[in-house]
Amino acid sequence: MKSELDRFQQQLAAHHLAPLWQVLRTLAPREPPAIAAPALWPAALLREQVLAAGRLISAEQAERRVLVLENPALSGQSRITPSLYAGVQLILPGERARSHRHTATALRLVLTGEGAYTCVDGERVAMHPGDFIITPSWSFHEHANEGSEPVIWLDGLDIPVVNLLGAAFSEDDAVARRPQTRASGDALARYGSGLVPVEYVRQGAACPLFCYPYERTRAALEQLQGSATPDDEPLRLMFTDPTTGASPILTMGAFVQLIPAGVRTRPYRCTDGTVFAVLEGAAEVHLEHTSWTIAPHDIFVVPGWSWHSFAARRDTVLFSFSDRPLQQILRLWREQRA
Ligand code: GTQ
Repeated sequence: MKSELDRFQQQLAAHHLAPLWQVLRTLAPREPPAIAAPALWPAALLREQVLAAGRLISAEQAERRVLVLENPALSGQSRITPSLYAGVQLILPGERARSHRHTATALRLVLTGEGAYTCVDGERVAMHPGDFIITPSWSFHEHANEGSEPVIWLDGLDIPVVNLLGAAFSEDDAVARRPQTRASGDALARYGSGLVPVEYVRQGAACPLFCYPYERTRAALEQLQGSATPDDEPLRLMFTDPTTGASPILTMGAFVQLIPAGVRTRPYRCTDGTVFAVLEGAAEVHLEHTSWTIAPHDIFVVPGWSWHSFAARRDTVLFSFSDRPLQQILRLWREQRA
């Protein structure tokens, strides 16, 4: 026997109305539900699959030859977390990925290979393993490999955020190759040493520094390891815009951490689901329902608000990125340490 309330609720849908009382706890959960799943892509698998793509489709045909890292709980959505896109890009010797731009911001973390460069708004930067490189929103960029070996990197983009907001635009450049308007290394020379030219005035919205060479990142981690106190655990650093001290990207934060051999980090969780790339070492990752052994160039994702800890067998260096700065601007970000 249907109650009057049941009958009332059923007819609401015809008017494109719905009773909040049936969905309130879903809309405003007591704490963040698990939307994404933890997942690990071993380095050997990624390399094998992306090189197979390299035999079947050219960078020119593909525009960007990328295998998208799809969260197993979000398949078909090109998302590694609810708010982030990640992919593994391959560029073979002699190839070029033509100049284009989009409103989504990209970050790159070079995994393997030497000899490629990316050109961002007329400035070329050589790509070396471990380098962290930014392609700001709406800046023309192209990639090319002038070396003799395949070059593979991790792409991270804020595509799901930009698309959610209905602000996705893109265009091809009129030319496949943008003329170099600034000398290679210009941004690093001006902004890369904790110094800024006295006459500096911000032009546009983007961070003026867009390449963070691994050589310098590694040196910073080593110095930190030398001067760290037990309170410093974990030895995690955030890439910053030298002109503001804040994240160089508003939507995405990028981090690098060193976990010394023998150290087991305290279980930790934060509301930003995080994508990790292993740069060096050997470690175990302990999650709520699973554990992994990780090695260089493995990529893995830890969903938001899920407990995780690391146990390093050797000195381990992890790069990571997440939507933390966006959550912090919105005053939503939370973390917890066991
Ligand atoms: O390199 O420009 O993984 O436009 C996805 C979209 C890479 C790129 C991606 C892109 C790019």
